[in-house]
Amino acid sequence: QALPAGAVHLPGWLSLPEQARLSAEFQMWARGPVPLRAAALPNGGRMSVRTVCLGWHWQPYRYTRTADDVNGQQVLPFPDWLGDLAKAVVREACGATAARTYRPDAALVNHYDAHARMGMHQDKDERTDAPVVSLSVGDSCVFRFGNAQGRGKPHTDVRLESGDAFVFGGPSRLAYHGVPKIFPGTAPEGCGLARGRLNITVRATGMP
Ligand code: MD5
Ligand code: FE
Repeated sequence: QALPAGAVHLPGWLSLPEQARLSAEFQMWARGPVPLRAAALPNGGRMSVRTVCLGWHWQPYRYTRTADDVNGQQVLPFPDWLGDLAKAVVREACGATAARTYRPDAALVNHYDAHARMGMHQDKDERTDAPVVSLSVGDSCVFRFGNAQGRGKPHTDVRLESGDAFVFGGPSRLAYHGVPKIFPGTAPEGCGLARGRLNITVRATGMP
């Protein structure tokens, strides 16, 4: 099924050792200084996904220097090696010219347990039009790609598996999207994640 313009799926982009490295780093990132947490929503609820941020703290729905909605600490720096990995994805998906000007400064690292979901939403807290790079490790999921007008149809369902990279650029950048289902027990042997699904989204926030 056709994806929206600017969306590129790179199945199997990460080797198993690269997936295992991301899983191991995640175990360290999750401890803090700002620990993995289910973000509190403005309506009083909580997300079912748990998130740890690198470079800039994200809270629904803005970036801040310190985690004032958690413990007031500064998040870990955005690692250069993760920026280089994302740049290689942009080079493959969008070409060398786009990759040269790509300067990511933050990652949102999401962990889904078997029952976690991400409702249909737009990512519009970044002040740049740089693409977003998504890396998946662990259990497979259904990723739902909608349109830029609203949460309803038409949408396209894509299965994302451990090791897949996805780039959201151009017109697809403002499309509604979500994760309606996780498939427990589908992680490949050797990906390093004991349970659930890990998704790392690398972003250029445009923050000063
Ligand atoms: C995930 N994460 O698999 C999903 C998919 C999120 C989020 O949606 O906001 O953390 S990565 C899909 C994505 C991310 C950023 C922008 C766009 C899609 N997009 O512009 O379509 O955990
Ligand atoms: Fe999103």
